[in-house]
Amino acid sequence: MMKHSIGLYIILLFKIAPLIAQKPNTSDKKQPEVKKLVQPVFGMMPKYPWNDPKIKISSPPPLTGKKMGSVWTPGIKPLGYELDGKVKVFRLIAQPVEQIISNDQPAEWEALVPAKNKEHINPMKPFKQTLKCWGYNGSTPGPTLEATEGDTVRIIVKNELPEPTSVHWHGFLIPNKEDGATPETAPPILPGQTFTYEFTLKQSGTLMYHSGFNPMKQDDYGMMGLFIIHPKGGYAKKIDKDVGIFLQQFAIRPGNVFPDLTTMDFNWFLFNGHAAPLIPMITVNEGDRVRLRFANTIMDSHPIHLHGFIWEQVGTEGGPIKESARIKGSTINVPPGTTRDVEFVADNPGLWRLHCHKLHHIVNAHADVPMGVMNQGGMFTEFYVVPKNKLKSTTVKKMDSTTPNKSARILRQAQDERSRDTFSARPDLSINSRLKAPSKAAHPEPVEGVEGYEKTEKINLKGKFKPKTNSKNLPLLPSAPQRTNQPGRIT
Ligand SMILES: [Cu+2]
Repeated sequence: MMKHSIGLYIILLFKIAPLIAQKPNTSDKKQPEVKKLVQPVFGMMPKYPWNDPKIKISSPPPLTGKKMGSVWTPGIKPLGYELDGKVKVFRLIAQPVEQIISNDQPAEWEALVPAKNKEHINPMKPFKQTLKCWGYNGSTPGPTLEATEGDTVRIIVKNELPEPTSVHWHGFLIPNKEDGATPETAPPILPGQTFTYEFTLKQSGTLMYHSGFNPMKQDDYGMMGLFIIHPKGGYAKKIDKDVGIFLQQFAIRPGNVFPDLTTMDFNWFLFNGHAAPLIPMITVNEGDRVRLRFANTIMDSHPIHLHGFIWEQVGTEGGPIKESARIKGSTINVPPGTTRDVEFVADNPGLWRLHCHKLHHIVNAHADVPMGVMNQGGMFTEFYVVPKNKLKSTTVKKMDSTTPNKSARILRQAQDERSRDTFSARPDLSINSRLKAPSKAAHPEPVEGVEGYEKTEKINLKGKFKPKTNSKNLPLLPSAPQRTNQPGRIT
């Protein structure tokens, strides 16, 4: 009985009381007990200013969108570098970011699902969610930086946040003074200031950068990105499709756009700053050697699973794993503070699920879950292997979508355009995708010996790649199962 009372008390406190407390025109007199219970809880929640109105939020640096490496980070713009002699110079701006993380449109891959398979299924509708967070160069995660073992890199970091920051180079074998752990190794970068890191890369692997100052808050607020260091001698086996995925999670309460940084009760789970249905589909060609790189900096581990394949774990943030020590699997757990690289040959055509296997992480905003047929949300996308015999006639235009932030005006404009998008005319998936490509600045040639993902992936659907199209127009997948008494078929 006692247990029941406590349970009811908790339900009242967390589910009902906040609603009553937020109800307009509710006077203290009418709800004295509830107010007493709720106020201390909300009273403890500190206010975090998202921006400083006195600090102008810059547009992304000129080489934003310039593809110079080989790794595709779906949903995030690439970042090129300038050369100062032999030094590769990258520019990062730590700044407030406004980003659409989910929308109410069908997922990209849904156009490939035969209509017959969807008969009798009436899932809940997805909904649009905007996140106001912090990141680099207009997005969370920030851009993926790419260089080669042996390179000297210079990263110029400008701080446009309303508080000090620094950048920690996670897993890097660099001098102590470049570590970005503030205050131990360097002073903070104050709002408005610029700080330059410079070091030589003595290793290879999938590494990360994230805030090194006030990290519990700043990392939780979205400040992170990938830093890929390619091995000096190239890869033992040529990688055809190299994909980077940053795993992220936020606690966003219903009706809010700011993450709640005071809780571990996360309810939004993202690949590269987007939740399903907005995560781009990962499209490869049958026979491609694929490397997937997963990165995680905060709080929870994510066991990422791919249908249809057995992969080998080929690397961590510590670098490549020698062949005799590689572990096989179809799920890879990515604990906080680590990266995990897996590699396999995409020899099994079709549409395959790629998702976190913590099932609370494949829905959005747990709040509206009446346990009906839930639409796919969270860390969920499809890995599409285009069959060899379809490669010539049908292919899918790759979505090297972008994210960045900027003003509310641009956000609204992008939203308006987005609502008119069809899949066939959909180069980008998120806000600010229409920011003008900067880049009159001089730039060096792409990293030698590393083939760009974009170049290798031009698939043309000839305008047939539209949502909710009858499956007859989409010859990409085998047709829906016939309702016969064949084994494994619905009868
Ligand atoms: Cu997860």
